[in-house]
Amino acid sequence: MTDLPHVANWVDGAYTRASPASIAVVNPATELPVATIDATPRDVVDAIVTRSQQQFASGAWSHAEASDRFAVLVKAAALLRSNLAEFVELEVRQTGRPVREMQTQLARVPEWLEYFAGLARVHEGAVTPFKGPVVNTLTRLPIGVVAQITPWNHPLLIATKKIGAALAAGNTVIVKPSELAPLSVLKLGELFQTAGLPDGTLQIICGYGRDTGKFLCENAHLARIDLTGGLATYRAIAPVAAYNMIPMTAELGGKAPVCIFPSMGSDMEQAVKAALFASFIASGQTCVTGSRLLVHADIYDEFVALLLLRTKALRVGDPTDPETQIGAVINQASVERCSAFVSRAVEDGGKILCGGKPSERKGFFFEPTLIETHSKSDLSCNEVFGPVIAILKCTSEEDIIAVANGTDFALGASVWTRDFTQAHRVAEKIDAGVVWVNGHHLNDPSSPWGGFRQSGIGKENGREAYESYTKVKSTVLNYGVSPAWFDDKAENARYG
Ligand code: TXE
Repeated sequence: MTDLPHVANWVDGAYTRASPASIAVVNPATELPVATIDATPRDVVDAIVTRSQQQFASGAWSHAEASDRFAVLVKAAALLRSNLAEFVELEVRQTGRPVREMQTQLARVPEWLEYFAGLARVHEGAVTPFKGPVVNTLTRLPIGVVAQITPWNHPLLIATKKIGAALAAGNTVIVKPSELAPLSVLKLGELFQTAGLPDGTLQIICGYGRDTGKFLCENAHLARIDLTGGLATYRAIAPVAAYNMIPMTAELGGKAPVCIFPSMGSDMEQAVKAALFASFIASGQTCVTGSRLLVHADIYDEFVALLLLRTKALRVGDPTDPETQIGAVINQASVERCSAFVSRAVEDGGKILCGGKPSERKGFFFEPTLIETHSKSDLSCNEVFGPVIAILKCTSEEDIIAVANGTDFALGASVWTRDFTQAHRVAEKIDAGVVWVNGHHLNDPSSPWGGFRQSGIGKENGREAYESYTKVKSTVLNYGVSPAWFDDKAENARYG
């Protein structure tokens, strides 16, 4: 471990070691450590929050002109674009996701910085219709020091979404990336510095969630906590955030249904490709993984036969090979979770159609797995966060809608039909933060992203995300109302 490169926290514009303690980052495809990172203790976390408060109060960024914020974020986007290869390489190494996936995903990440730069530049306040000779202006102000707790599945995309929104609005940001895949996020510090962001405005600190993440979220001086992670993590953070009156955005898990209707029978190849993409991209490790395929009985047999052929043909393997379609899952715990879901699904009467076990190659790989099951099974109701997919035969449109809405999650859903009226009808009835019609995983910085019920609170992306990083100030300017109270003459004049 001593020969491994150590990547320290990015604090106040420099890589700064928090303490002698360190954590190894492991390549899931090889099981070998690739670097070490800091395990930041509470006193260092608290000192960084204090320093960040001072930075916010200095006004160097919080009072910067909108045009200056715009320029820095646009420059950061350009730098990211020109250094994409380096970021792709880091993402592949720390997540085990295929290079072809990461190239495609990362090529779009700069758009998030450009979008939020644009919002910062064009954002206008408002004037209310206040009665009388009064002008009431509403202005949006940055909120302060914000904590962003980010996960390992899309390390750079998710961190950049959150950082872009918060910086555009003028805040000071402390990011705690996942200890499993922090390396690409740690690189962003230098990139923003080169783009002209004042030092201390973006701090990136590492450590385990149960320690460093917890220490950060327990600090009472934060203005917002923005988490992408598991429900258990939300439940660990939320009580203390509530006590400290710190608002939260939470982007949690999902159990996205992929609803396939009979009219897709005219284009079965398309339906099958849709399901493969929805279910197996990122080895099923995304919050909107199409983890339940709800297929209408009229086309079920044909669909399943074709899907099986295509699933068995997926190329699982070395993520650095451009031909590889399915990479690793994040760690051994994830392999074991996938196996446990398979066992429980079988005990519950489920039938394994393909896969069902860890792959034999070295590394944390699990075979793409399809299991025919029923709507109340553990596999149908709970998040696997891996390539283990439930297939359910449904009898009608109503049945598909009922099953789609039948879990505690409500994040993403897709509806596949060639019937225009059915598309509208079903999309309207599905309870999810994002419903795609004839698409899945489609994402854009302008499109609000976030779930209902146990899938989360608040939104990433879009104006909603930007505004969540601001506070509204109402300024009431009187140009004609005389103070009347406790002035006998004026009061007598009014009532006499
Ligand atoms: O996430 P964690 P894990 C879901 C998915 C997955 C489950 C667990 O269902 O199986 O969560 O994954 C930090 N205080 N998603 O364990 O632990 C942690 O260090 C403060 C959905 O990997 O929630 C990391 O930075 N921070 C999801 C971040 O939380 C804490 C993406 C997320 O890790 C903390 C990932 C604490 N007490 C998992 N405990 C999505 N929506 O895409 C942990 N962390």
